[in-house]
Amino acid sequence: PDHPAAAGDATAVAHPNIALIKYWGKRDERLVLPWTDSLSLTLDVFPTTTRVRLAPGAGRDAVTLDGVPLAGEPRRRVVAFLELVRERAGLALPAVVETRNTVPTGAGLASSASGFAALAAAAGAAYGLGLDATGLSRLARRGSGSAARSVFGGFALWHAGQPGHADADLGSYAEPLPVPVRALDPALVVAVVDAGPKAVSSREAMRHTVDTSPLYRPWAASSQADLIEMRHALDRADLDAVGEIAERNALGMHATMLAARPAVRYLSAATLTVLDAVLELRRGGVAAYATMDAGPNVKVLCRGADAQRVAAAVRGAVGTAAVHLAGPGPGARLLGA
Ligand code: 2P0
Repeated sequence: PDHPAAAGDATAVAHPNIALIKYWGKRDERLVLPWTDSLSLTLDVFPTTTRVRLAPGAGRDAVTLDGVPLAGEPRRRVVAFLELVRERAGLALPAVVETRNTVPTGAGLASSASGFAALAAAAGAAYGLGLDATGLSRLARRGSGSAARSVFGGFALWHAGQPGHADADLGSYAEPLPVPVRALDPALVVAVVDAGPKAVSSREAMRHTVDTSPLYRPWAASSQADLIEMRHALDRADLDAVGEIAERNALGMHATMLAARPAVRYLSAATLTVLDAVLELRRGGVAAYATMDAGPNVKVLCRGADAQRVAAAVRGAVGTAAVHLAGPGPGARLLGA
């Protein structure tokens, strides 16, 4: 490439993350600034791999997902993200973007988190932005809010940033949280009760919730309190407290949607069946706690030592569901760098 710092061709891998304190609602749509801080665990399953190559001769960006050209809104989001990268790099060249997902896309399994974290890392290197991890997290945020957290492995905290701050973009990024992971021994049992794409995008659903739900503001306030308690629970490696706080925070988020006008409901009958199985496990003395995102699938937080038992209970409850075991995974990284 004619730009000294630009690699011209870069490939990155990133993993999805599951929020234990949820991100739901933006105070700025263009900059993707949330109303609340959120906290997540990056997983060691379902990686996304993205290659970005500068294409000097091409008339426009070529974007494929699993070999299929993207069209419509998904393509528009990737191209808008590349525009941002090009503007920062001072390089107008179009790109060839090839993405491989190992997770169903748009099913509430955090494919946009791994996807935009991988795209940010690959595009940042291809166009030569020279970003550190914090800068990469800010950039990934512009593609999809939750992607800011997938830049980091393990537990990550995404700062909402100060409303009213002169440069609001600067204040909103994720950082890795020091957690005694070995003592906590966290695992997530992911029950895929429906792998189909969601009917309503999370972007649309959170906008509608903020605009119409009388429960939104109370949840946002209680989520900020949950975050403080969560950090203490993580510090002392108290898995039961971590699970309890995560479960109530997620159910509260879904309550805000159920109270929106009209309601947004991602939870299905199969979701509730898994929630019953989780309650049953707890009654039997097994630490198991549920969290759900913008879809009906359930992620059950438990100890690594109990994961097989929890997975068996979930399989027994919803026989047709695919059940995956996940642990703490790595942050976004460039391949061959
Ligand atoms: C989260 N979710 O904290 C929450 C919980 C879903 C439920 O982040 O509009 O795809 O691209 O910033 O990041 C899903 O929202 O939304 C999400 P955009 P994103 O994981």
